Amino acid sequence: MLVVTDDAHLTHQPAEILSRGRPTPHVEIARRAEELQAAAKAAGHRLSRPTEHGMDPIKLVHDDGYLKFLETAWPRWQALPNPTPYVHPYAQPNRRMTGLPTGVTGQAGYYIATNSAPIAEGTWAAAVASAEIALTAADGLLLENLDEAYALCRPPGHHAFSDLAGGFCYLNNVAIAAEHLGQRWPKRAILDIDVHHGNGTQGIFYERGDVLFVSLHGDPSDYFPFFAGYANETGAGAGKGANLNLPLPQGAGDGPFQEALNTAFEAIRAHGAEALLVSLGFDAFERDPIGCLKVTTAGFGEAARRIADLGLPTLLVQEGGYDCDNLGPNLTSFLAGFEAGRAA
Ligand code: Q9C
Ligand code: ZN
Repeated sequence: MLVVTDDAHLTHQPAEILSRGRPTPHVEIARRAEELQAAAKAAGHRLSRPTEHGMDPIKLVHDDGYLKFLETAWPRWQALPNPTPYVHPYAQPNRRMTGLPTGVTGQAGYYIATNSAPIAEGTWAAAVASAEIALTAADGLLLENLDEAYALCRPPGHHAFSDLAGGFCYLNNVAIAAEHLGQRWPKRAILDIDVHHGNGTQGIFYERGDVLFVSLHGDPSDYFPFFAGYANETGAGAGKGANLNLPLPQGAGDGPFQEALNTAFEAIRAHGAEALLVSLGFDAFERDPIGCLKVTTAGFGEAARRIADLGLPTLLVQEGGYDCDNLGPNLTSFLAGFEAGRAA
């Protein structure tokens, strides 16, 4: 399988986030990408570097003011008196206030939704490089006519909205790639199997009928991202019926996970999807440090085999997964399962 990746993510290494008010070591660390790269290489996959696409394909998804903020926030923050090393929100808009301030302190609250998306000096460069990886892997399908490709992205993207960072995410890689694939395949589906609901991706496509969004995730009633991912969110306007959330109870394992996939596959077929994108998290793994489900290494392989069996051109886009010791085995299992599903 074509695997697109590189080391530009290394400029993004915030040491900590705020978790329920407490400074906590970050789990979205550079070692994640290193483990995934090593496993892909060891399994004999074809590793390739991203090419430049410029800002136009990113601007199809993201708001101009938001992009300007991401690009300039760190130096503006450093110019404040007694600055911290990372830009964090201080005061945030809410149900009663929605104004857009001009200063960086207010803008940090306006454009960053959570205390888990710190902006470091090299965050913007890494986020753009991550989006370039997704675009280049999409080019594998568009230009090389490949049936599948894997974008080994870091930082991840599915919690980023058009104008909001959050949950370790800055640019929504899978959404950017989905727009890019729209040049060839008008009807696309995004299947999100990260343990967290893909609230950013849902938000970006919520009123669109051409891109179906389906997400399997831990029930948000007591789990991140809390405010989206419920079964009654089914899309709006032209997108009515093109959004499907399949929340799973905390502690659910391979059985319920594979069963929810059955429901997802029915929706993808009913949508008439011509191409599939997978938001591929490994944080549904049974020993993930921030996960809430109990999917096994073999379960990821089985999920991949069945996803491949849909027979669609497929772009795999890396999202979360934080048990570094098992990221390699889980990726190896997934990619082997996928290739077995294609061969069958
Ligand atoms: N104690 C992705 O998997 N909550 N993002 C962190 C840490 C935020 C996860 C709490 C989780 C975001 C791409
Ligand atoms: Zn996740």
